[in-house]
Amino acid sequence: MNFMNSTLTKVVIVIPTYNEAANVIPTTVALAKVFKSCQSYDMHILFVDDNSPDGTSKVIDGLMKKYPFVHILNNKHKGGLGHAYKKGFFVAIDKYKADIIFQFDADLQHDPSVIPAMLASIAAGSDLVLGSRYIRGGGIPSHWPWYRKFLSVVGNIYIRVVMANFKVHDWTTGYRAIRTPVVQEILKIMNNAAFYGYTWQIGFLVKTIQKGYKVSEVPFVFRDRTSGASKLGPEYIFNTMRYIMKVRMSEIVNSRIFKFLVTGGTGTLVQITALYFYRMGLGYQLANFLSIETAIVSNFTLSNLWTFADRKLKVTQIPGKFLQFNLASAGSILIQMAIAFMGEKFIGLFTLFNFQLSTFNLTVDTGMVFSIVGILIGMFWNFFAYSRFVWKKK
Ligand SMILES: Nc1nc2c(ncn2[C@@H]2O[C@H](COP(=O)(O)OP(=O)(O)O)[C@@H](O)[C@H]2O)c(=O)[nH]1
Ligand SMILES: [Mg+2]
Repeated sequence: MNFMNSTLTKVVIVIPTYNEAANVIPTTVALAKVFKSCQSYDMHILFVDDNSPDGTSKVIDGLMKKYPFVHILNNKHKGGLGHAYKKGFFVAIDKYKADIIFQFDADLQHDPSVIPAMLASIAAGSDLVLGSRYIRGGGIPSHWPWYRKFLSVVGNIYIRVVMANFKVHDWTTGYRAIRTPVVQEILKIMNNAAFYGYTWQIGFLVKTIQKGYKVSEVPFVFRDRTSGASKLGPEYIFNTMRYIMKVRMSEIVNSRIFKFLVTGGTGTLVQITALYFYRMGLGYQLANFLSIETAIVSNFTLSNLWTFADRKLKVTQIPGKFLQFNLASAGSILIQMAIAFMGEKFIGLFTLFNFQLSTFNLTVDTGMVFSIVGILIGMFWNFFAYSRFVWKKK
């Protein structure tokens, strides 16, 4: 074993433990066996124990005498999985100079024989490798009762749908290999959040993907616990579902497209309100023109301060850019008129269907369809013009 060689890539397997006295010895023995086939790496184990009442840390002390690559971090209080991992990661980096960090359970549910494959995936360019149960070659115990299988499989499908990300198949897996610079950056962004149970796993992964890091998966078959009890019970499920919804909502609300649509919707309301007030003192044509211009001012201001806040214009740029913005809006009107014109010329105006509800009568004709298509393409043009010309990326 090469644990004395400092030129090798250093790998620290971080293993949080809470009442795992019966499991830490078989886990260490199994890992030591796999380490023999990781000759080009300097392999270490760091247990993070939260003062387990069953004396887990005493057993680990015994292991440290026998295996020089075993280390322990003792926490005074039980702080949840995320905290244990966070503290363990800092120690793995600062004290043990890890290049690659693994997340690993103490209960041998994570098959250690796939560690070399996960290391190979990192060597091939991945930033974070998931030990995955839900890709070909992976799995969960076949004798699990149906509701446990259902929760595990459907839970992960739910997360994939809500996150609208189908590239990752196992969001909640606690078996992971991560490059140290990624750990450092993600811990910085997650700093003030307390993550318990599965929200830690999902939260960390979401941030890693948002930052554009390369995530890959290696299959493994999840095994049953042979001793000790699971700490992550059904009470985590509701929490996890709520957390995912929250993460996704904030992703949507913070997206440029969402802000663009809200800005446009606000502009429409501004235009209608302005038209109402202007007509009280002005002729219709002038009032109409001024209400359009008022909406344009509103859209321009909101876009600059919110939708494109990351590309905010300098005061000196504003007159020129405002003119450009007016041209872009005029372009959108031209597009809408051209579509209506061509629609009438080539397809024609005719009724599609009538909708009668007591005294209310709605007629849908092709003209309405041309207008809706025009509005959609006009919006598309606006977004394009705003992001390519008015708020051009620097
Ligand atoms: N240090 C520490 N370890 C914990 C805590 N909660 C769970 N663990 C450990 O985290 C790992 C995963 O927990 P486990 O109960 O196996 O979750 P499951 O595999 O989802 O049932 C195990 O090694 C636990 O001992 C905690 O609050 N503190
Ligand atoms: Mg477990």
